[in-house]
Amino acid sequence: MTYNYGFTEVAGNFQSNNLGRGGLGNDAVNADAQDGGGTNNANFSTPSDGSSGRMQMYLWSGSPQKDGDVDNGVVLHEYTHGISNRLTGGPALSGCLQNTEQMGEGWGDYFCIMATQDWANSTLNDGATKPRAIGNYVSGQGVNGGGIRQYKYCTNMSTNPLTYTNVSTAAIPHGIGTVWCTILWDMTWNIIQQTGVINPNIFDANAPGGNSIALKLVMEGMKLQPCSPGFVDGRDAILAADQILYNGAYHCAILQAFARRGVGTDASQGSSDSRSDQIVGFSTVESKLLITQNVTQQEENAEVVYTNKVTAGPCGNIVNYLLTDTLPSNVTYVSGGTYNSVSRVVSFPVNITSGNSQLYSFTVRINNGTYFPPVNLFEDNVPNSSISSGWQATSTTSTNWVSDNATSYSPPYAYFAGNPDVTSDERLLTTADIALGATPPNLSFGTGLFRKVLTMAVLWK
Ligand SMILES: [Ca+2]
Ligand SMILES: [Ca+2]
Ligand SMILES: [Ca+2]
Ligand SMILES: [Zn+2]
Repeated sequence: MTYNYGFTEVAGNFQSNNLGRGGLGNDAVNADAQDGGGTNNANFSTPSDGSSGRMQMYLWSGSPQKDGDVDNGVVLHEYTHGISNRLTGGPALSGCLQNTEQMGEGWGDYFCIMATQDWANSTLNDGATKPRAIGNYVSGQGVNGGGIRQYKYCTNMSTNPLTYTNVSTAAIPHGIGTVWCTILWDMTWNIIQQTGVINPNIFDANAPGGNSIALKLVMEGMKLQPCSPGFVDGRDAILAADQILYNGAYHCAILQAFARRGVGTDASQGSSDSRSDQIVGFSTVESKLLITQNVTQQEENAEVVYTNKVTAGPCGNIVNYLLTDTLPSNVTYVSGGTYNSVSRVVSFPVNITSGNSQLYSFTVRINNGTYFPPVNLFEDNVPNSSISSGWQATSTTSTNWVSDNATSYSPPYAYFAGNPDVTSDERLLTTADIALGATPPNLSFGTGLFRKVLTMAVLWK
């Protein structure tokens, strides 16, 4: 069964002769029945592809004593450890399910109840009305007993109320796995209800039915998820598997199952090595925001219209969201939305039904001085007989600039460079800052009568 759902030679299955189909062979499982190494348990060790797995089945105490070897649920649970360890992080990496939040026990239980469910006699609502337990035989219970997990697997939240919240206090690893299997079981029935079809023979992977679709998604998800996954990694891998295998046909059925148990789009797993740092979230909203503006560039004192296009994803309505945009200080609000002049926030209430889009526009004006600071006009009327402090006069000879009242553009004084006897480099350097605006400023000199040509250099700071 597992081969037909994707646990093939290339995927790293346990097989003596791979018949040239890729992967590494000579690694059939060594199964130890009635192993004396322990009681009331079982285990499976998974070296990397090419080395045999080892399953150890123990006897269970009770009267009469039970043998785990004849509880097909226990055998399949253990074998699934081999599958999940091989698939996660690829067949060559064997240590990818050792982190605290990993879901290995959940896949074990899931394969167990998937393979032992009486699908031929199941109806579309059995997920809610017929809870499933595991470990009943070895624990001396009948088929309708409670099994060995905290809750039976059931889509009815009052029968099995587990959510991602419980992971922070659940037993490691089995309690965490129970939450994971609870979600996968919900997901399976969601897909069954979407398709309206149950594959009566789950061993026939090619027959139609929501149950076999779900099992393929779970198998493919294990291949896609990263080494040391947490719940959000596992969810995203199954959603990715759905894109690959079914072009996203079951996206909402998957997402709604995860969201109802707290692994929604607003959930965060934190570290996959911590079981207590996650943020639980129940949302199925997958919103997208695209911001555009009506011009690619704009001048000062002109307007720009910004448009936010919000799209609600296919699985959930956006209800009572608030879209906000804080205006920078170099624009002035003009129109659109609701503007708070104190916080400078433009806001829009957002309510959009799933799969639809809505536009939210607002207009601002670009303030003067945004691109170029205001121009400081620089003017020196030369008011007295000394050179103003804003200037520094230098000369290579004894002849230098002076403030003189013989001739002036605007009386009484003007700066004057006397007629030197020898070649002289005389400079008036300003130490004042002169801002260069959008249009470079003109620097004007009123010139007097020069008997010689002087070279005047204006050096900008
Ligand atoms: Ca192999
Ligand atoms: Ca692996
Ligand atoms: Ca975590
Ligand atoms: Zn286990």
